[in-house]
Amino acid sequence: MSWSCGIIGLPNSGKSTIFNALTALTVPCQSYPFCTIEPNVGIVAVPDDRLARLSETLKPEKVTSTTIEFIDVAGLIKGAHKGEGLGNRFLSHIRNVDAIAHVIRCFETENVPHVYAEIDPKRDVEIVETEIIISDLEIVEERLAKLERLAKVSKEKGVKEIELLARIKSTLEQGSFIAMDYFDHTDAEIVRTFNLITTKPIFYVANIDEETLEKLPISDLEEFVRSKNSRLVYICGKLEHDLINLSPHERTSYMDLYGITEMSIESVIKVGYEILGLITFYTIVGKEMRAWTIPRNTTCVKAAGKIHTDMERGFIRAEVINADDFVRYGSEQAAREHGALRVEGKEYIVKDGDILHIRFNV
Ligand SMILES: Nc1nc2c(ncn2[C@@H]2O[C@H](COP(=O)(O)OP(=O)(O)OP(=O)(O)O)[C@@H](O)[C@H]2O)c(=O)[nH]1
Ligand SMILES: [Mg+2]
Repeated sequence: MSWSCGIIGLPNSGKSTIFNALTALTVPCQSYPFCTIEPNVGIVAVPDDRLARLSETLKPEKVTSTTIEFIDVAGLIKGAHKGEGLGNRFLSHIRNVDAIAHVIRCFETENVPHVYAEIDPKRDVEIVETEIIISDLEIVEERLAKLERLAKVSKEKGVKEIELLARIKSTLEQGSFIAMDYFDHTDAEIVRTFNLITTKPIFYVANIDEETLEKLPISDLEEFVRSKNSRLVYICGKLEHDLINLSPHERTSYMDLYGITEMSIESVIKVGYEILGLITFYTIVGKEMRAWTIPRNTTCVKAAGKIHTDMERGFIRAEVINADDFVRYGSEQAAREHGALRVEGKEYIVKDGDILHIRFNV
């Protein structure tokens, strides 16, 4: 799996509808609040045009895409930390994800009651985020209390953790999420182990009606999301859910009709890769072509380790061809003849779209 994404938002904001549109599953989504109680988990193959072009060129027996996991949980309401609605314990199901999609209700329909009567995206975001902050604070306080008890026995125990938790606590108490770039690399590694939702990259999903499409973008919401230094994706949740199971041809004609240029899975994946700083590389081993996801600025030897630990341990060199060159020349041999194959060492920084052939010896 390349990365995982937790879906949060108010009840009836359309989280499960969007989860279905993203995963082509059919979990219940009904017009009453708290329809979702237990989390829904779905794994999706990442649509990848480049991989499709490569496999058309090479015609391998097997093509393996990278995958993304989506987790749809219950809705949060004001006072969830005091047990309102379904409380906040269910957030434990998304504490290990890599990124968070916050679904904002922008669609208007009388058939689906809004938990706070009228549509007000900014208010809704603030309600949900306040509950997330309080839930993280509870975790930070519990962990601090435990470490402080331990510190009484052994002075050195957990000094660094206590310092970091205290810093985080003070930021959360001011009502802010945690910006990970304030921590150096070593501290960030420790902070990640706390599994706090407020430390994860977050993007916003405006769930809109098809009528709203013509009036996009929603300027004050764009402004709001920009002020949070984040990204906004528009999804017609209900419409897409209806389109997902149509044949590709039928789907394209409906998309043209509504003026939708790409399905939400594509926009969500683009934003996710961007905010997580991820890139894709490829391998062709025997009859299998495969896509891999790694963080930007990964060295070749670390990328090799992603494929197999032996490849990292016994790394000798990598032969690298850019995927576009491979398609242009039609084969590894032809790419080599045109000088498009490079030999790179351990410290080479892998680029998006590289095809790697790792030479190793163990
Ligand atoms: N008109 C319209 N209705 C929508 C849209 N998205 C979701 N709905 C409807 O809103 C209702 C609630 O959707 P869900 O996906 O169950 O919402 P949820 O956020 O998962 O709700 P909980 O599980 O209760 O937290 C359902 O009846 C959906 O059909 C939309 O874009 N337009
Ligand atoms: Mg739901």
